[in-house]
Amino acid sequence: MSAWMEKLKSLSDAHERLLNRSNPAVEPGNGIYFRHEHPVVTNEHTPIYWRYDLNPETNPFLMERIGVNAAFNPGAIYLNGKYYLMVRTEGVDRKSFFAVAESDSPTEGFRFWDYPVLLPETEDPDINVYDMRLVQHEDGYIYGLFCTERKDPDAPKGDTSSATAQGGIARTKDLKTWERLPDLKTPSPQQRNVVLHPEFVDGKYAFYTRPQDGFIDTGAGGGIGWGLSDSMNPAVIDKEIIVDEKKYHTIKEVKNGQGPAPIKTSKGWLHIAHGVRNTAAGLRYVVYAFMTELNEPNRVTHAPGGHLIAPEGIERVGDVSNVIFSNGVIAKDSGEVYIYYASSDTRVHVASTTVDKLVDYVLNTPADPLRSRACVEQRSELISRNLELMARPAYAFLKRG
Ligand code: M1P
Repeated sequence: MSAWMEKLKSLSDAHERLLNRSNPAVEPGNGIYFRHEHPVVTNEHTPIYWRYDLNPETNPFLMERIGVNAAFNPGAIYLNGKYYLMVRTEGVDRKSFFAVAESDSPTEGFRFWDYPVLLPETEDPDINVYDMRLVQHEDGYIYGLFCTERKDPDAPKGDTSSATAQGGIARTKDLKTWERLPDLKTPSPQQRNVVLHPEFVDGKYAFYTRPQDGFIDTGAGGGIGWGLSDSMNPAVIDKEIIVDEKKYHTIKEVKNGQGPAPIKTSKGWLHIAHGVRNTAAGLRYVVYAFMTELNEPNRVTHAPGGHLIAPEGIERVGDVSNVIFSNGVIAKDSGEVYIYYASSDTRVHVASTTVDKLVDYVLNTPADPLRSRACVEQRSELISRNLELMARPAYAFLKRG
């Protein structure tokens, strides 16, 4: 074997070790979910043949020719016994595209398909596409709802940053052949974090939206919105209302957005969303949960205070640090739930739990009382109930303080 081929083999061996590494749950967890030891997908999970030219004549130094910078914010779906992630894959040129990674296991062994998705364009080509939610709708299609970003046509000369965000839509039955539909039309100038509700509501397609005045600032767009459309082709929302509003001094003070499509449970629709607040170190993104009424998916019934998942350890650091974002969840008929979340716009992790645990969490976690003193009262009430229990012999091992 030539030295060049030896080098390629060692690259390949390292790649295989990464793809085959086991990913146990980290015990004891917090009772709500388990984190897993390793990220499930990273830029290094992308195939070597996506990044290197494998011809020694045209690549004598075995260099990466088209690098991959990050792999994050995946949509997720369970189909025919396989777990699929629609990964937001970002080249070193900053452009994001979608690529399917598949595994027999929910927590490890994800391998990318040979080619990324060649997404059809509309007559107004996307400059950047990202954050696809995969929604198995009762109409029989799997919809891919994603953000399509284009340069702001009204940007003043010299402004090379202003952009517009809209809700892009494509549909498929097999994740391989995609039909592009017109972008969602709503009363809002811009949209991101658009998600389709999996069932018809009043015979119409129902959308969670995130109206926003600008590309980053939501401005008057006050939270997670909701609207109905007669059709998906084109999808048009005439009236948009706010379902879950952003609020002062909460984890969603600056903005929020629906994560994946909600999970249907016997107690209501269970939603996973992200909330954003500002800090001296920049924006902090966390994931939170809430529940809406089964027959009125736009009416919030339970809203636990605070975050469900916030950045920890290496999750805190990446291209956009201090970010946890989720747009993919798999809830199996068995009740197992896998929340795929990305950290710091860089890599994908998984948290494993069950529908029962999440429902218990959402129903029994107290709401944010919105004032420090009220928070102390809320916590003191828990403490006093616990201290009574701790006076019993069965709790003798638990020390005070
Ligand atoms: O960089 C953090 C996130 O920012 C955006 O989310 P939002 O629209 O809620 O601010 C998205 O670009 C998302 O992809 C990204 O993870």
